[in-house]
Amino acid sequence: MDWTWTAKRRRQFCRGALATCSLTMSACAGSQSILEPAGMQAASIAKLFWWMFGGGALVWILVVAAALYVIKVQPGERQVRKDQWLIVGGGILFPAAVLSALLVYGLSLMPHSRLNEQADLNVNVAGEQWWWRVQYETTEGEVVELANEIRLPVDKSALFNLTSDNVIHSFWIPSLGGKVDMIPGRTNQMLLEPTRTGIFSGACAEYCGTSHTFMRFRVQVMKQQAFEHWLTHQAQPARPPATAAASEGLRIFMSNGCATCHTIRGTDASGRLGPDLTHVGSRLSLAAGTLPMAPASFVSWIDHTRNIKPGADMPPFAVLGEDKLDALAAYLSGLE
Ligand code: HEC
Ligand SMILES: [Cu+2]
Repeated sequence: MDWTWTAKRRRQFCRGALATCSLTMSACAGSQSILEPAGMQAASIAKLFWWMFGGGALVWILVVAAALYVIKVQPGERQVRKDQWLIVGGGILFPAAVLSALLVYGLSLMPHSRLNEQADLNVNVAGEQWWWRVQYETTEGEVVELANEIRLPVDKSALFNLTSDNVIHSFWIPSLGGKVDMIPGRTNQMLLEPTRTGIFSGACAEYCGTSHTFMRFRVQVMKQQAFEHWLTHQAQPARPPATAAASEGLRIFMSNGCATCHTIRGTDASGRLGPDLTHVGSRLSLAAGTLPMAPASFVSWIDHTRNIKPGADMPPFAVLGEDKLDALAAYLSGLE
């Protein structure tokens, strides 16, 4: 094949490069982007990124310029003194100055010193395999447990206490801040302060096992009043089944071992191994961001958990059959 650089080939190359560029850049936008910060901590990370990028670009331009210079200059014209200056200045002094400045700037952004401040809100998040246990404390001192979803009031600081009782996970909401590891045997803290409302994505950023990719969550940043309304509602016990199908669903839930792993406050179900289901129907997604919130998702999840999430700690209940699965879905999706 002839690989000369024809006009046609040049056009093809440019088109390909443009497409690659726009694809790469489109990954930098959206609800999980560090370049579209929605919180104070994320904004300082984005700022640091752009300074690092600028500093790196500056060093790169100088190195390329020096390389071009040595290619272009005729051997006879070279002056040893000038070349030595080029090496010492461009190769040592300039990068050292730029990188030191960036290092000092980067260190000044370290968040640890700010952790001692009083936060407006405390949220405990535990990494499980493969989901997130979330706890809030109400103003009455009551602990409210939910799963795979975090809601925060805008312009208020939230202190996250991050733990794990299994393997190492890493808690990351790119739009709001940096990532912090969840390490068995210790509590790591992170302060986040969202600055605009919206729904953002979070993920586990540390490989933690088979279904690590299916360990996601949503973060909804709301106005203060809406947040308080939501938390008060989450603190309440589950609403009793409203239809005959839902009552049947509750009965099936209690008689098939679901209650040994799940809690539904207001009923006899008080299991701790799986997520609290008291208000599962009010969540934005099911099974840690794996399925959209809909009655059909409950059926698919309970029917074949491990096809959806390999290695999940919940056995599939396909034996129940279609009617019972529908009744369970009617009950659980009504738990808003
Ligand atoms: C052996 C313990 C166990 C049993 C028994 C069990 N589950 Fe689960 N369940 C879990 C675990 C663990 C998860 C979290 C899985 C994940 O997301 O990785 C889960 C997740 C769920 C979810 C998704 C919750 C959410 O927050 O997204 C629903 C709904 C659910 N289970 C319903 C049921 C029903 C209905 C039954 C009975 C038919 C049942 N479970 C029996 C352990 C169990
Ligand atoms: Cu994880």
